[in-house]
Amino acid sequence: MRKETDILLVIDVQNDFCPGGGLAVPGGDEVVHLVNRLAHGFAHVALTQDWHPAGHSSFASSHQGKEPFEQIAMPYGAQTLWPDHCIQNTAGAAFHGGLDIPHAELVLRKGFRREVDSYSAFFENDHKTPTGLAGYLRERGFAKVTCIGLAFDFCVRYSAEDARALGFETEVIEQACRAIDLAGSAAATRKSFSERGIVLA
Ligand code: VGL
Ligand code: ZN
Repeated sequence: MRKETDILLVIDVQNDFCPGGGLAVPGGDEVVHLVNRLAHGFAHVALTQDWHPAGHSSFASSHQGKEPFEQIAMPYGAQTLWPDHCIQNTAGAAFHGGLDIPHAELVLRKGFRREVDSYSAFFENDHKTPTGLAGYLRERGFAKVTCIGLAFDFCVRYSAEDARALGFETEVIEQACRAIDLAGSAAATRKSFSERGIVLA
């Protein structure tokens, strides 16, 4: 069992990120068993849930003439456009049915503001608006955050980078992640982790 000051952050293991979903990550469903197994080795687990209103600004369908995976300039910087996914209260936004982590202590929803996307579990994509997770983890006395889930090169990446920047010891277990891999983003993620002192297990 991991220490009392360790928490596992299970990122976005939701139907829309699995094969057949709105923004399917290749092999996304393959992580579920390992995620469950790892979770049972942690006394403390938090889950994140991508949770967008219909018509969210990160959806290509919200921008005339734009296709998924194109980039646009938003007031807060470049934003990749996505197929519609994880719309609040839909089956696609639900956790994968095989996820079995009854002892998870927190479900943190993100991406619920129409005008800004949120990859990181800690900050919106403006890198300023907090989700409240840092305060929660500090108030609970956690020192180390282990990140797993979907997608390795987006929500897992930015959550781990922010955890590290906020001063938490940070680890990512890559076998329990799958990547979208747009334009080399998986390799860029590994490089970024090694530059920032994020342990890739
Ligand atoms: C994610 C793109 C858009 C993720 C969420 O969970 O990695 N990626 N929304
Ligand atoms: Zn999203």
